[in-house]
Amino acid sequence: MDIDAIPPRPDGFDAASDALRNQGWCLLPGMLPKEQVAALTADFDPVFEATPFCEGDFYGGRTKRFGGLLKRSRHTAAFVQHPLIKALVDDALGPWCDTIQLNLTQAIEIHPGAPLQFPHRDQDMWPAPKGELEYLVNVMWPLTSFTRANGATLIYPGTHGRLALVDEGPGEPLVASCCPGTALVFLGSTLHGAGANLTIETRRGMIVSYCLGWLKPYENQWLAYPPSVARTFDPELAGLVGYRQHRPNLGNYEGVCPSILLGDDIPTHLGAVDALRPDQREAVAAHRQAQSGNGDGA
Ligand SMILES: O=C(O)CCC(=O)C(=O)O
Ligand SMILES: [Fe+2]
Repeated sequence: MDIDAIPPRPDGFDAASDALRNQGWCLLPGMLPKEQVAALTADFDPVFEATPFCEGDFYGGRTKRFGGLLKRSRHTAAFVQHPLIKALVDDALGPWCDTIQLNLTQAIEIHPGAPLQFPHRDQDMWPAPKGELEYLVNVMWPLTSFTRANGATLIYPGTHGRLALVDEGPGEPLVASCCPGTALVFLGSTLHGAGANLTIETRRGMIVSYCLGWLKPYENQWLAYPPSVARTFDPELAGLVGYRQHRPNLGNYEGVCPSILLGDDIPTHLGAVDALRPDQREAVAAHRQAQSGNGDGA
C-alpha cells in the first residue's frame, strides 16, 4: 500500500510518534500478549541452540544472532506487521520514500559475560548524508526481561536527527528495562547498543528494522524469502520483503512489479511497464507533447 493512503491512526499513535520525533525513541508496553511472545521464542530455541557464537567486536563473541525470522516462526509476522508499529514507521520514514521495506529481522542472544556493545547508529551502515532525513526505524522486541544487569538495550538520549552530527562523547545512556510484550522503538539516527550482561542468564531479543524503500537493505530479503517462500505471505508482507516496486521502476523484475513471481503461470516474456512518480510522469508527458508539437510524433 502506498503511504499516501494513510489508514486511521491506532491507539497510542500520537504519544509514540511525538516521543520518537522529540526523543528518538519510545517504549510501548503491552503491544502483544506474553503467550504470543512465548510461542515465538519457543520456535527460536532450537535455532539458537544450533547457531554458533558471533565473531567480531561489533557483534560480540558472547552473542548469537540469526536472521530470516519470518521463515523461522509463523508467529513473527504479527510482530513485523503490528498496526501501531506500521503507523509509526510510515510516519517517520514516509516523507522520504514511496514505500517502506524490511531492513532486517534478527534474533539476538546476549550471553553471560558479554561486554557493553560499541555505541552506534544503525543508519551509519549507509554512507550518505546524515541529519536531514531518517533512513530507518528499529524495533527491539524483548523475548526475555531486559534489565540493567542482563544487558538491556542502552539508548543515548539527545543523539538523534540533527544531533547525530554533533561530535560529542556518547554521554550517560538510559537503560531500556522492559519485559516481553513491550516494543522498544528507536530511530536509525539514535545512538544505542546492547548493555553488558553481568548475570548468569541469557538475554534474548528480536530486532525488526524497517527502512526507506529505495535503500539496499542490511539483510538481503529476496534471498531470505525467495518467491517460493514469499508466495505464502500475505501481499502486504510480501511487499515489505521486496515484492513491490518503488517508483521509479526500482526493484522491478523484467520491467514489472516483482510480485508477478508470486503468482502462477508467469509469462516467459514480459513487456516492461513504466512505474513513475507523478512528477516524472508529468515531465515525460510534457516532453512527449513538445516532441509531437515539433512534428516529431514518433
Ligand atoms: O541487542 C541489543 O540490545 C542491540 C543490538 C544492536 O543494536 C545491534 O546489534 O545493532
Ligand atoms: Fe544497533
